[in-house]
Amino acid sequence: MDFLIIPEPCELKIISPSPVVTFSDASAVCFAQGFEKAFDELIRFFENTFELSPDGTGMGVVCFEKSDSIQSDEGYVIKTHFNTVTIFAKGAAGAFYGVQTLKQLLIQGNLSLPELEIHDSPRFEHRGLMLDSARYFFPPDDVKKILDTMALHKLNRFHWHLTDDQGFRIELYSALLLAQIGGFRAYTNFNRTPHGGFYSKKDIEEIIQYAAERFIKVIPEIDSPGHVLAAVSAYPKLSCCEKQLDVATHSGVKHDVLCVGKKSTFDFMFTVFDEVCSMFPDKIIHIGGDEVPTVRWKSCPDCQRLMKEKGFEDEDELRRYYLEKISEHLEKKGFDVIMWDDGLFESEKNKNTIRQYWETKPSKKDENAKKIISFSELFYLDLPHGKTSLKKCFDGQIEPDENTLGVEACLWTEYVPNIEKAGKMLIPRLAALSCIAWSKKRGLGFKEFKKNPLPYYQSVGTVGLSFTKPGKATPNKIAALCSVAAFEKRRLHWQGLKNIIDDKKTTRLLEAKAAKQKGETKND
Ligand code: TNX
Repeated sequence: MDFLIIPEPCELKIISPSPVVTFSDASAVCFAQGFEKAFDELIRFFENTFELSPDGTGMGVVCFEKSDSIQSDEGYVIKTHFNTVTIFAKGAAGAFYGVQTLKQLLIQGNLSLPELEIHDSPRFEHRGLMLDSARYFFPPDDVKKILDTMALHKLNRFHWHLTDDQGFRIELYSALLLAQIGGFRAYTNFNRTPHGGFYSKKDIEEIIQYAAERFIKVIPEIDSPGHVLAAVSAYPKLSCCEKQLDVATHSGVKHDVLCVGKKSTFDFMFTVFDEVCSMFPDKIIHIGGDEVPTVRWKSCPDCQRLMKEKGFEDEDELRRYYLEKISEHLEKKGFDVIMWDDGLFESEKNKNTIRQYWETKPSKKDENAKKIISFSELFYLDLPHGKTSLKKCFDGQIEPDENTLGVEACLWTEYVPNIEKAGKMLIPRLAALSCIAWSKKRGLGFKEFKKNPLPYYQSVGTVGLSFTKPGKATPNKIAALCSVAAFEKRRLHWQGLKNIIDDKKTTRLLEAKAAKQKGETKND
């Protein structure tokens, strides 16, 4: 039989088609020192998917064997012989990925396998998925489902977007109101019911542990100096106007960003970042830096004073100044720092910052910076299937260079209110993106996948996420147009008009503050 393994392995050879090994309750999984996580994953699979608890009294054996002839720590070899499957790996992660492949083989072979040989190792070291838990709160059990889905696709970096205008979702003892106030909004894009929630220290610890058992590193993102309305609603002094504002109820880029002109903002943010760093042991952090409107800074006396002091020509330099200071602080603590590409700037101080490209394809001038590729047209799985179809994902081409750490799919959740919708956006497009992330050989195309997608759906079915059928994931022209129109329509909202009015009021407020600081009044 033909097997469909996703992401596609480097080499899969069926040596002879008749079954040589079959598993049952009487089979055995041999424990091997150093490969405990792979062992646990396989036992879980037998129990949960086939209700088997192999007791070792009969036929069918899985063995793990350490092999130093495999080059990559994440690589593995699977060989089946009479009565035995052996997974060879150099490192623990490789054995785990071997199990992920074996799970797919066993589902498709209904617990019987022919004589075969698989050699496999990944294309990129960074194979990410971003979940936006800020726009909507995903309870810890749902996050675990996402992690299981990642493991199945051999993805190894969970980028966790924890803060935004619509929610601040991480409990921090140094600033409790961030989550207690910033974690709740009055209503949402969809309806007028309140929405909220945040992750306690214990939740975060458990999720990191769950991820580590699946060889996934967790990268928290604390987005600033833009996308901070939730934080500002809890601590108004963080903004230029210092007005009491509400957590954003709707999507869209907000104008009330951090006031970079006040030293107190830096003190606050350093404390926040210090506490976040103390919670995430993988030592990688994302600092956002995307979509920072400068309108407040233009009329803020504190920001203008700082600009003058530093001799900055425009407000963009303020953003650069802020992001440089934050990255410097985090790098000193031994963290790898990632930032969105629109926060980019060329700077000696920031040569180590990893850039995540979402707007543009990396350009020549960024040749020496480490990069992660996420350009939206291909990797943004919040976009409707009419815009980014399954076919487009399978055909997706990237042009990596020696500084490309890898790729990352992003699930923004302005319009993804729960795990059901999340599943529909991710599955099956994640199949195609995992092939870009993992497969050195990009043989599997849309046509081939479409011929028989069932095995893939069966294996993701073990996690229990919802999904989109392949036909719907690659809509025809009319259906595509409708899905894009529905998506765009949701973005239009009276809130846009309200923002313009609010802007005028806030500008006036800041001007008055500036005048007061100069010792004048408007009436003079
Ligand atoms: C842009 S990409 C954003 C997000 C939105 C997303 C919607 C990036 C760094 N910022 O805030 O959720 O577009 O697709």
